Amino acid sequence: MQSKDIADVELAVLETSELTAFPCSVQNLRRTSADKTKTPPSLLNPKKQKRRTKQGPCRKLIPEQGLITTKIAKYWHQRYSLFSRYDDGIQMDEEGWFSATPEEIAATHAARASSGTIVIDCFSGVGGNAIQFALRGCHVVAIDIDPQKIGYSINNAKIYGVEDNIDFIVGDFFQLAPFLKADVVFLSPPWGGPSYKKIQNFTLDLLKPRDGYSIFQVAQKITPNIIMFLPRNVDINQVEELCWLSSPPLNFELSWLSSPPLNFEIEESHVQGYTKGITAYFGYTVSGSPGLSKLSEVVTS
Ligand code: MGP
Ligand code: SAH
Repeated sequence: MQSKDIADVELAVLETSELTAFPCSVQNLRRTSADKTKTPPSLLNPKKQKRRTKQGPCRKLIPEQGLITTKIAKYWHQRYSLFSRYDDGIQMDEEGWFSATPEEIAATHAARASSGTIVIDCFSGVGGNAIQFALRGCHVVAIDIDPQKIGYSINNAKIYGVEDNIDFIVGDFFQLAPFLKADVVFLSPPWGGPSYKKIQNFTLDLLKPRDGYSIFQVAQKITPNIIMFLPRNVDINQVEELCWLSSPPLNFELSWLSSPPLNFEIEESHVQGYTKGITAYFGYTVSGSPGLSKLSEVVTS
């Protein structure tokens, strides 16, 4: 059977807990398929089936992923826009599925950094952005607090042949920040899950694990050249206000570049005409800036 056919079959599932382990092994998949063929008697009773569907999340069967919630199935249908090389063995967990930056957008972000510069991806997830910065020729420091995400990110970077251009770090960005130096800082923090879009005006205090102002100020201590990927319903006025925040960089040579207001630019980030998020660029990442290689020259001269 074609993978899509299988995925389109909705399964009523007995357990109510969310799935945690992705991807499932082939063995798991076989077991699941067998379960499906041998329909439990309770599922033959339509009343019970209806109640179960209400209680627990529906799941879909996907060959390389096993059973996944219908919430995630929506992102699976977009898998090639997340990673064009998905079929080569890309790995993700649930949060990875709904948070990975679509490849086309990540490449647009990466285009703002020059080859040879150092980029820190502070909330790197399964590597959507880190890989594109590395493909651009940047040296990337990819940080994530979740060791499993870093594991997936290493696997995914290998598929794109860029693992040697990325230093992978399991850690808390806020603890590591005082020790980091870079030309560009990239921020795509958690937005609180897919329910972010139920909010009409997404204010920066809703970002996780700290509010957007605090995240930005911690990043500013590293460099004023910041790229931030935010929800499409974000409060744009608040995003603009970020350029007035003052948090001098620890690197004294960069202080003259960091006095407010920072240069800034805001763009809608699209995939095939659909807005997926808002990207805010600050400092030398703003288009029309002299360019980051020039910045390095200025700082070192
Ligand atoms: P979406 O709005 O959940 O999906 O996420 P979609 O397909 O636009 O939904 P629609 O049905 O409303 O059209 C869109 C994109 O936002 C994802 O592909 C991710 O790149 C990004 N994204 C979503 N979430 C919940 C997060 C998050 O928590 N953190 C980060 N960094 N990015 C996210
Ligand atoms: N841009 C990424 C998705 C990032 S999702 C991609 O394309 O794949 C946000 C990530 O932030 C999650 O993976 C989460 O584990 C991580 N995170 C949350 N708190 C963190 C912290 N304090 N330090 C570093 N990473 C953190």
